[in-house]
Amino acid sequence: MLACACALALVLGVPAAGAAPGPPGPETRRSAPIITPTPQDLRQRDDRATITPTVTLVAGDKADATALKVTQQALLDAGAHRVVRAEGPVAGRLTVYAGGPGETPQTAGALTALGVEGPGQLPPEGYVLAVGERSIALSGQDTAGTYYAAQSLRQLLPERKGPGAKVAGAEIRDWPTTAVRGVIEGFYGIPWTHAARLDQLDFYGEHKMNIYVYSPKDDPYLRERWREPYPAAQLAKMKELVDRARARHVEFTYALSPGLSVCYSSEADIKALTDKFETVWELGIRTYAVPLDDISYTKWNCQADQEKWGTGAAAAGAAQAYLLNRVNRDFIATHPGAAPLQMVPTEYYNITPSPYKKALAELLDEDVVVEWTGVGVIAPVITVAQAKAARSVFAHPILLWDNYPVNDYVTNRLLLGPYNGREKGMPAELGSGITANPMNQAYASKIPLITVADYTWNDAAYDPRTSWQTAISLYADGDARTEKALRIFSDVNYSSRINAQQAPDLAADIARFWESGGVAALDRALAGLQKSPDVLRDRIAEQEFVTESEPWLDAAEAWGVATRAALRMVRLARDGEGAAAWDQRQRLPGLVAAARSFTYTDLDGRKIPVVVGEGVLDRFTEDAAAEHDRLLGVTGTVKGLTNLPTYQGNLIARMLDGDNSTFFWSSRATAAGDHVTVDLRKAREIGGISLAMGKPGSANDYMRQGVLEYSSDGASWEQLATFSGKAVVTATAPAGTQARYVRARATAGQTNWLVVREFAVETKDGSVTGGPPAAAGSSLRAAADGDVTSVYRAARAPEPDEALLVDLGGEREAASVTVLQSRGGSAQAVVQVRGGDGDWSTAGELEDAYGEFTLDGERVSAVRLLWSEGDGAPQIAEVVVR
Ligand code: LOG
Repeated sequence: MLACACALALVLGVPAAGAAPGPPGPETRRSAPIITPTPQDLRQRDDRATITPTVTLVAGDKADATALKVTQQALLDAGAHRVVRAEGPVAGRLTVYAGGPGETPQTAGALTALGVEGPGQLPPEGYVLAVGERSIALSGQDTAGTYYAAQSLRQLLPERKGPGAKVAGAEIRDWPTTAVRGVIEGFYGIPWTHAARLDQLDFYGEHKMNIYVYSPKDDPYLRERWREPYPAAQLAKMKELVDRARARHVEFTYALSPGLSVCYSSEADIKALTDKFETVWELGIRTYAVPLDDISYTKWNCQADQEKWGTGAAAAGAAQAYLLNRVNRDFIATHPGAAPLQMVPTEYYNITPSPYKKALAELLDEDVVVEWTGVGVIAPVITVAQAKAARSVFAHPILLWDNYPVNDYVTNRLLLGPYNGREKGMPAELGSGITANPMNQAYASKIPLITVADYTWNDAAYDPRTSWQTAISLYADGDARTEKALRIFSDVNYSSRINAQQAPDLAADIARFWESGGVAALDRALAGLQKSPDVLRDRIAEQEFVTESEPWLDAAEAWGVATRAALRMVRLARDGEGAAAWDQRQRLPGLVAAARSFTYTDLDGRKIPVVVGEGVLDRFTEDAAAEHDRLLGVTGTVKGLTNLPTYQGNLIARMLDGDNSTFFWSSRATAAGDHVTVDLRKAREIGGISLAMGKPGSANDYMRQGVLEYSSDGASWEQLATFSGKAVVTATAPAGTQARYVRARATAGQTNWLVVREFAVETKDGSVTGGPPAAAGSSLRAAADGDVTSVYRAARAPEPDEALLVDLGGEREAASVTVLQSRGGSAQAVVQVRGGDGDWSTAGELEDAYGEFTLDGERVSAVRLLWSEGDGAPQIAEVVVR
């Protein structure tokens, strides 16, 4: 038997030779079929089928109705004019046998004729699909299997306008390696719409997922007001979902979360629970769950529980087991056809033995399924060993509640990367299966969910990158331009706790650019980013994707604009187009701000600024600015550094933005050795230092014990001060202290995270004197501080004979002097330099935003700008001597 992936490649490699002549399909149509989830076993045959104008469909009375519909539609889409039911083959027509042994007895003979073994030995939901010269046979182990065979056939057949298509012969034997595979709508925030849910159920069927758990945290009737009966209209909608799910072989699971207010020992509460289950039993629901996650288990909701079970986590485990067992016995056991009850324990996020888990393991009825999220609420990896440990510590079958691609804890993000970090062989250890918790965005969730479906069906063959590419192709529905745009957009929304790298494709393009140039190649990639949102808006089949992703689409487009501007700036600067590069440089902050301006409105109406490509796109604009600095000959903006991980968007740069209401925030507790550092970019004389930590609402998030240190090389450090127990720390460096780096380093561990609002370091090097005086909030020094983003803004227009004097603090050989005016300023000045002899000579006249004056290696000790009158208040970003 061939390994599956290469067998698939063989089938795909067969060209559709001899296809009916006629207009070629649109060039954007997908040329090769993709079957996903990846079949367990797929082989090419030497023969091939032809789609005849009329196709005969042989199917028994018990054949799965949805499987027949899917089969029929697939044949019509492949170019058949008609699909006609008959008892047996009709000469000259392709015959399709649909149904396993219990559905369509004739299929067995057809399989024998094709030389293919039936599905008898396959696991539940397994199927055989054979495509031969005159017939196609679909035979499921059960009706779900036949339905899945039909889904594979749908993916195998081409799309044609008329009959005649040739279909490469193939034989698929396929089955799931995970019994329970699907989705739990288990997130906080805006629940999915009814339409989105119906659409999802269709989607699950298409991807061979067989469970949907209805558990949106913010549906009041599920959690907050769990005792209250549903309004009739809502029940009617649920019935529609249940019917849709059944038709798609998806188990609709109803979850009720009473934990916020339940009294475990109360007969009335047990009755309220089972009554609510009863009302939805009538809708056809057969699978139930009682999630007890995200509640307190150290505080009872009633005195009676305290009396019955005492206190502590073990008592909570016993109380929960009691409630679950009552539901299991009073409801599940008395309702024939009900599936095993599912529950989420309050300790769902680890495998550490505990009194709570022990009580639950011992007391909970053994047929109750326990949900578990892996080690960590959002588990970066889930291993075979962890799954085994979960099985053993909970001593019940485990249904993995996998918190991917859920984004309710990062509502500023879309998580579009593949399912990843789940070890092969892990599902087999669980005992039940896997449900993925998706994003608030139902349609965008499909990209990662296609990969989840792939893994859960066939984890042995799973490759995250391949599956992701497949997911994108499928979601683009055969349109090549959509596919390309979707790949670019998904790339910049790729990272998460399970996919460490952000924008892997674009990051590689950027890395290549920095290594070896190639402006055109990178500009093409960034133009692709800029244009991809419009392509998606115009062409994607599911417009709901566009609606729900709108702020991220807007942001991607704006980042495309900003990064292209940054690239252009680098190119201009490298080409010696100093003035144009400077102009471009000054546009950058506004473009970056625009890219950061789009918001997602959450359930509470809060507007959350969204991010795309964070750490890659923003970083590129910063690196481009640094490159421009280097080419200009300036040191650049003072920078923040830390070894600590960042909590959400609270970047280290925020401790240097001069804004006391923004802050750096670590995403873990500070340990001894952790630091926050100010990099002044070159050794300078430093003065006063002030470190403001903590913030309203997180007053204790400050470094409890630490030292303030400085260094000129970042390797050897001198101590300035020690501090402890204070959120605001100040110190003054002794006169003449030279340092490039100043840091606060923790000397002890603590439990709190770290917030740094501002870390201010006064610098005293270089002197700028003269006038006009600086406006409030600005300084003369800003004209020669090595940072082109800080601007000397004069308070008024120059007076007669006024000049700005930049002393270089020593004499040096200089090739040129460059004066950068900020966009708002248009002052004119005579630029003079002071030579070795102490005499001033004129280098040139500053007339524009950018003035570059050649000096021919003269020795220079100062520069002065002799202002012309009447041109408004000067604004000088930098005077640079090279
Ligand atoms: C919730 C879940 C939420 C997820 C991610 C479980 C069992 N419960 O920390 O509703 O979507 O984290 O934020 C959870 O995971 N609790």
